Amino acid sequence: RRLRGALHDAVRRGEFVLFYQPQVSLADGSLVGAEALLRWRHPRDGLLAPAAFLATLESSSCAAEVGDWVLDQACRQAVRWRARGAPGFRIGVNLSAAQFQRGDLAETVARTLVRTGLPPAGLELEITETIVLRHDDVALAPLARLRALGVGIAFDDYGTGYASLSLLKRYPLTRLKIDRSFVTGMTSSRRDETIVRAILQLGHGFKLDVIAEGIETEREHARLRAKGCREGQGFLFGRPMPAEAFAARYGLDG
Ligand code: G
Ligand code: G
Ligand code: NA
Ligand code: MN
Repeated sequence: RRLRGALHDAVRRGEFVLFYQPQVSLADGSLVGAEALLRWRHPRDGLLAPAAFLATLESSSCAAEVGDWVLDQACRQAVRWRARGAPGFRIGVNLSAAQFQRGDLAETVARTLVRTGLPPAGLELEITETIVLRHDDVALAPLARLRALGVGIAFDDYGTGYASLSLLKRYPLTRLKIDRSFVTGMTSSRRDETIVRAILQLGHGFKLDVIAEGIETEREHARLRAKGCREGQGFLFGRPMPAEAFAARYGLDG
């Protein structure tokens, strides 16, 4: 199809770019890290978010190649920002199914860390239930190896899946990311608030860090902090933005 061909051209022409969304401490608003989010600077249609192309990319032969590029770029950027004023800065990178299927995920990540000089603790890989369930046979071993190296493993969109609890038991996780639907609902719905509280308890019980996604209001921020949630991400703190804007905002220009 046409989109698929255009994606291959985009890789060759270097049209992909990473945006960065801040992750902050809910206690004092200080920066703890960022999630790297893929964008496509389309020559005709302008800046495209993953919704416009990720599904097609995932089913194309360049998916793993783009995944490698994302990982490399994100790690380089984290090294730069750690050297320029944010020493504990952590970068979150979304993994795709193709990266598991290729069978060399642990080696690729380990090599990228060595090449870029990012300490393992500065990297957090984000996995979703959809990916690990569909590739359960090949997902667990590389994640366990990476976890043993000290790389963080975050469970994205936590609470929205069918197997959220059993995966907690089997996967070597370090963090839960509370899905933004629960955060959005928690100030008006007792049910959402109860789910948020339960995820926090679950996280603490398993000695996992927890971050809330999609925080848009001070009210959500205050409620989460009161419940013992230590970190957050969302439009209240910052939208995904280009590296230059991120650096300017947090004084990381060197
Ligand atoms: O960027 P945006 O905020 O629109 O994110 C939309 C979705 O795209 C999210 O589910 C996110 O996990 C996914 N996504 C963003 N960047 C990447 C990436 O680099 N790789 C993969 N596999 N998914 C990504
Ligand atoms: O990986 P994940 O599916 O969680 O991707 C994050 C997505 O959520 C991106 O599309 C990002 O732009 C979006 N996002 C991040 N913060 C907020 C927020 O506060 N509100 C809303 N509506 N979307 C957000
Ligand atoms: Na994510
Ligand atoms: Mn998410």
